[in-house]
Formats: sequence, structure tokens, C-alpha cells
Amino acid sequence: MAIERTFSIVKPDAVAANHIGAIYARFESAGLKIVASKMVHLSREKAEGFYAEHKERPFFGALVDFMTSGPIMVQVLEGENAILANREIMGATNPAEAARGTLRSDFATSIDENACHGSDAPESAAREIAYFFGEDEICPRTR
Ligand code: RTP
Ligand code: MG
Repeated sequence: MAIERTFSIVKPDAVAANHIGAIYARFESAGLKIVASKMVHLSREKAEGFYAEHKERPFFGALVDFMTSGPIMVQVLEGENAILANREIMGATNPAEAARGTLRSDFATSIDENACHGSDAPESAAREIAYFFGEDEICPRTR
């Protein structure tokens, strides 16, 4: 398996609860490298664009309210099979269904406030990384 990049968010609930470091430690423990990272507070327009695929879903308004409710951390993770590896670290969308030891089991409180986001496929990873980062903001390891 080639080295892959994926896009990740520490959502407003987890930032507010001071879980940034604990979540970053899970990525690093799993061998994923953080090759870009910044804190941002999304505008409604930026959040709506990010979740455009869910525009017609009944939870869309609540999702945008939540994602704009406070700052988030956005990061690019790099490693072997990074997209699937990150989805496994995160656990199921609904924390009630997330396996023990996953981010959502340990840090999420509900399906709406579920602590983290991770790209679900190579196409979405490429699109989401470019939505937040210029290539000059991504720093592959040199050692
Ligand atoms: P994410 O995109 O945030 O990583 O989460 P995901 O892939 O696991 O889930 P997705 O289907 O893409 O849904 C995006 C976010 O919308 C909220 N959601 N609510 N009430 C509901 O039935 C429902 N379904 C999804 C979740 O907060 C989910 O993370
Ligand atoms: Mg998703």
C-alpha cells in the first residue's frame, strides 16, 4: 500500500473540551504523520461548502450550526493507508455505535457532536485537503 494523505478535523466540541492533544496523540501513536495543521473558525459559507454533499439532508442546518459554533483544528495526516486508518481511529459516526478505544467512543457525546471528521475516500481526501490547505502549507517529513 502506497503512502496516502487524508484530511481530518478536530470538531468544535473536542476543541472546547481540550482534547486536541489527546486526539493528535492517537494519530501519532498509530503511525500517521501530521504534515499540515491549523486552527480556524469556520464561516457559515465555508462550512456549507465543506458539507455540500449533505445539503438536502434533514440534519444539514444543525450540522452547520455546530461546525460554526467554535474553532476547529484542521490537519492533513500522511501514512500507509491513511484514509482507512484514520476512519478506524475515529470509529463509527454515532458514538453509541463506535468501538471502544476509538476517538468517537472516547471523546464524542452524540451523533451531532462527534469530535472529529475524516475523509472517506481518495477523491474526498484530495478535495477536502485543497479546500483548506495550499500545497505550500503541507510539509512532508525530511527526516
Ligand atoms: P464526518 O463526515 O463528519 O467525518 O462524519 P461521517 O463521514 O462519519 O458521517 P457523514 O455521513 O459524512 O455525516 C457528516 C456528519 O453529519 C452528522 N450526521 N448526523 N442525525 C444524523 O442522522 C446524522 N447523520 C450524520 C454527523 O455529525 C456526521 O459526522
Ligand atoms: Mg463524512
